[in-house]
Amino acid sequence: MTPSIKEMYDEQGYVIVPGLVTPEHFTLLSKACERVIAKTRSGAWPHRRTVGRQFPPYDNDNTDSWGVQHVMHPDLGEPVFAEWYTSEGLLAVVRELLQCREDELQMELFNLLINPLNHHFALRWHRDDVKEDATADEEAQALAAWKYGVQWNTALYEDSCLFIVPKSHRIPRTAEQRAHSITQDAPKNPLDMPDAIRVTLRPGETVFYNSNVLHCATYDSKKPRCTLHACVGDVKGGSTRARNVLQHGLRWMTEDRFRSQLGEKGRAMVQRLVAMQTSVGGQALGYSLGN
Ligand SMILES: O=C(O)CCC(=O)C(=O)O
Ligand SMILES: [Fe+2]
Repeated sequence: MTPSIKEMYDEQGYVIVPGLVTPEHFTLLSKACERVIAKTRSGAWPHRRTVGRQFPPYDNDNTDSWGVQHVMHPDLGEPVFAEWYTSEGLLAVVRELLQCREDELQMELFNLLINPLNHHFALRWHRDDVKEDATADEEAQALAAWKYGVQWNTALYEDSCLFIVPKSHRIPRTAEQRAHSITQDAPKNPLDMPDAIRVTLRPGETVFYNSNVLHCATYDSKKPRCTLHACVGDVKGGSTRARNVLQHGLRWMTEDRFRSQLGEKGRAMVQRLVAMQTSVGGQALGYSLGN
């Protein structure tokens, strides 16, 4: 029997699912992406991931960008992003992977990954929410607690940028894997990492992954990339999602002009994010809650 997507995801730390973008949404999303990418590259949209920085804050002067932040932001005026993020086909997969109910889903991040225009760029081997110098015990503890959110990449063009080490979402690194991931430098060849594989997505395919699986990515300035990059949380995770999500600055999501463009399901999902933020003390904890 073929394993279910939940079994694959639990076992491997990732699973590829086709067909979550309807043809109609594919066209609308592609056009919206073209517009937000143009605004980002021209500097009109300041919330971007800049070449040279792997994690927030992306505050260097490099305008060559590898990502567009906050595509649901009302200032971008592209409601199709929120419409797709809250679409039933997509959220049904999320609920299955998280084993949660609709009224437990928490809206989180929705960004876009793109090819820089003038530089080759690469992200080093990392887990999103475990530090590279964590001890094996710290790593084991962090991985065991990391089950209340799911992240995904949906490719609009063919995308072979992401590399992962299957099954590494459950086990601390071997000495060799540690040596490849403790450095701040991106790998010369990602496949030098023991057990690494390259993930290739055809247009319209989505890879759901545990963001603490060991992963890295290479960005080729000559090959167009336009990949939706998002995550959703499960409220049962409480504050475990806070560091990962709130470091990106989400005050705009609390504003009426954002919430009023959402349907009922979307508004309820934002409300759960706001409740989580309040429960961890918001700004008092030093998270950046700017725009
Ligand atoms: O480029 C990718 O597919 C992965 C991005 C990533 O790992 C990150 O933003 O932390
Ligand atoms: Fe990452």
